[in-house]
Amino acid sequence: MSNYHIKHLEEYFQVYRKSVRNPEAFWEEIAEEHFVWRKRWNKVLKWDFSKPEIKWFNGAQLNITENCLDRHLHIRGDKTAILFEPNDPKEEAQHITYRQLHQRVCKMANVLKDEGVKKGDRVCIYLPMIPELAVSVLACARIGAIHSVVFAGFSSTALATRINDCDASMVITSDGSFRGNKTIDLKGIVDEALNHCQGIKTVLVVKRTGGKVDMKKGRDHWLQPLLDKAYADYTAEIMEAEDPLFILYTSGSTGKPKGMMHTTAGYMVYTAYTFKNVFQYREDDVYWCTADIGWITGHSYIVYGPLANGATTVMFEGVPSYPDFGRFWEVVEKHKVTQFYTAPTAIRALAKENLDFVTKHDLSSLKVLGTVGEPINEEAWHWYNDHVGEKKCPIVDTWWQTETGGILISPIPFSTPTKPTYATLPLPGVQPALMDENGNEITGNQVDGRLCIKFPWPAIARTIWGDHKRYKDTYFSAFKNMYFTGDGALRDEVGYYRITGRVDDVIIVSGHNLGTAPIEDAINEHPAVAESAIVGFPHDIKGNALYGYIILKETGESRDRENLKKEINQVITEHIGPIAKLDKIQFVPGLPKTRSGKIMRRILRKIASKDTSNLGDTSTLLNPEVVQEIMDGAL
Ligand code: 6R9
Repeated sequence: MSNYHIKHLEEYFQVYRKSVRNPEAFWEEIAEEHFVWRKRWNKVLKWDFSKPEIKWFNGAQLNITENCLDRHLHIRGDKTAILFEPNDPKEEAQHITYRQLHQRVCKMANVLKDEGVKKGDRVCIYLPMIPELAVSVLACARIGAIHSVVFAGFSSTALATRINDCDASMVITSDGSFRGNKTIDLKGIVDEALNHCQGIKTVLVVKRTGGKVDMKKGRDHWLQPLLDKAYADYTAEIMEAEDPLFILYTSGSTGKPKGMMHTTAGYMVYTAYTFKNVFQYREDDVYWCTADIGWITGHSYIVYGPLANGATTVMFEGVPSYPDFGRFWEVVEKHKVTQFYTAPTAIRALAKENLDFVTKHDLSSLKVLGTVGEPINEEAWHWYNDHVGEKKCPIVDTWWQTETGGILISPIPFSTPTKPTYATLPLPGVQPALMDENGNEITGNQVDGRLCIKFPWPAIARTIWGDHKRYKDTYFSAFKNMYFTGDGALRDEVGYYRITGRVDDVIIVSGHNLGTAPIEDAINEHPAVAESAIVGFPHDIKGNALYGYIILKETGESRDRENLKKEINQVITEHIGPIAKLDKIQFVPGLPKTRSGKIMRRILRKIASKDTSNLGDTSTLLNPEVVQEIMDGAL
């Protein structure tokens, strides 16, 4: 029996039991059989959640790009590695073979090296979904530099914060990006950000839109002329198993974004293994994940997981609504996509449109459908199943996080019977636990609690860049000897998990994690604002939208409310990005606070979602009278 490719339910249970009985032997066998190493590990796993310290395959040496590129050259060098589908359907798709990708990555690695980037340096990548994004990521890994990809929808302030936090020395960007019928001036955003970053020595600029840009002498260089001169081979840097591979920022409930740091060997083994199983990947498949590489889903399941398996991975530059709402299905038909992986928010948006957009396309190539990012509601699940999968494609509802590096709970297609809204069962090697508020594990089925993981899996983030204490406090302090996910979950009568949503102050809007604190901080920058509180409320398409309760300063009281709302959203756009704009803004005389000064968001959430029949215990409030006033003015 092969651990590596599970094919039926009984096999899943066997493999799962084995993985829990002896996790080290389980992962060792996979690491041995399916990857190339420069040196073997001394110890498969060393861990201590109380520090926390986690080391997988310690002592091993490797380069992840040899596993994603070099080893495929002699068996599938002419196979398409990246299939690039541009924003404009009239622009031709590009089929980049493994051999070509290897050359492009090597050239880019030489450029980075020539520009002074060394092993361990941080390189910030702020690019649209074009092949250079994947090439830059892999080139960093080739030379041992740590990539920090920042989603190219973030504002200059958000970009600057991320550049400074990890002290990056280089930014790779483009003149601009195409998104639907819009063109965005990315280089302008970078220039603005760099007014606040001292550490950046070099900016490499990809030409994509041909828009006008300012090039700062000595700092900014067009990339193409440098690539043209670069040598097309580069001996991969030998990395230790636990050397950092990348930093990726995710929002916390408080304070600045957390730079989750992932390391090399465990991340590689885990993303490759889960990709193969969760998508039941086969050699001739054409796999498409619609995420952006600016998020963890893109890192693990557009770049590393698929390429480590020698797969063809589609990179899509555009948006689902351009040139019309049939674009996803047009691309599936055109490239005969076999696995399609997207977010519930996209499904809900498309389900609202005319069904003709779907039915006019031939979707018969599809075998497996996936979702990620937030709970999928039943209606969206059925629409996806009935109209996209035509009831013959299992839907893998994959639950995981930036912190987990790879999928932890998900059905395995053709093995695990699916159930709408359930992520179902833990993958091999994953040991979930539900905890009550007193810190005790809740055993048995038909229970709910806070979702924790008891045992390390290879792709768990090792720290928060520059702040190990925060890593410990956030994930390993709520429950002793457990990784706390921040999510609530229930376990049904057969042991299937359903993720019910965040139990902290993170709100997921259109699949993007937004912390309430940074948004409130941004709003409070507005001169007329005294204080604010943000909560999520259910939204048909976005899953959740943002509702802001805002207390104005006296000076703001006389101002035009509609103008103020616009200005507040403008401030948010500047500080964080348009994804964090508020759908509703209510000006309030006060906020419900506990005696210790904590805003009782539970009450605000209920008011925002128009569910005020039972507000629960308000006796601990300092100012209970304000609740009625807020309810009277609710939107
Ligand atoms: C991969 C990714 C993580 C948070 C996570 C949870 C939510 C993700 C989910 C899901 C229900 C799923 N989440 N997948 N909730 N069902 N299948 O999205 O990472 O951006 O860090 O978000 O997203 O709340 O804690 P990230």
